[in-house]
Amino acid sequence: MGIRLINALSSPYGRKVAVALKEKAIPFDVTYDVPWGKDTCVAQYSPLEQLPILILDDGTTVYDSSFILEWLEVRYPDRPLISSNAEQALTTRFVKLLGERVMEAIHAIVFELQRPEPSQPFVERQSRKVRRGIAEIEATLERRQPAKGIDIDTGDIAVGSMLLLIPFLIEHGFVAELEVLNWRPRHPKLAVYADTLAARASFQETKPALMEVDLKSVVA
Ligand SMILES: N[C@@H](CCC(=O)N[C@@H](CS)C(=O)NCC(=O)O)C(=O)O
Repeated sequence: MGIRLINALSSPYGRKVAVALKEKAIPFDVTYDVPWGKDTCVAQYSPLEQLPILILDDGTTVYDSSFILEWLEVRYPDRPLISSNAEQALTTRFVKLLGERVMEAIHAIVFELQRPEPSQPFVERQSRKVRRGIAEIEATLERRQPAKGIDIDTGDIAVGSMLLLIPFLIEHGFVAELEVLNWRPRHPKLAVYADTLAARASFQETKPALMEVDLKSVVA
């Protein structure tokens, strides 16, 4: 049977894992789940009750997208997504961390805006993280040295999954058109970088799609 990925159609965290599996040419099956729905299976496989989750042939589970990406590098070292050069690997992990933390700040905004009376100071605080985090990503990418034999790394995958989710969230009304999310005019070079990632088969094949979930009831 091989690897099974528990994913959600719109999950940027799950997308990271699916992109990494595709970039490494590792075959996998996907089961889509709605982690907040009453029929979710996530609690059965992860104490954190979150997806993405990998389920292996022997029933072992691997979860949290950040850890899964590290796990894949150890178990499937072919087609590396992290350089064997320690300095370059540190930069990759730093970019990955920024992509992940900014994604979390965006999600915090999405959920806060579902509340009957969203806290403006909270939204502003998260918005600062998004604004400064994206600027830091661009600055870090500018100074990074190309790694031999690696044309996409786990940092790119985390950042791409985050940046490329933003238009989906706006289009489907999950966030108002907040100024902070209109990052392209502020970072034209990052926009070119995001478009290059978006054009890769791994990203094309994992575009976010709507799933039935009532986020208002999640925060109620
Ligand atoms: N840090 C986790 C975050 C995953 C996450 O937030 N997943 C969402 C779906 S996009 C989820 O399962 N949420 C349910 C919950 O947190 O209870 C990761 O990177 O895997």
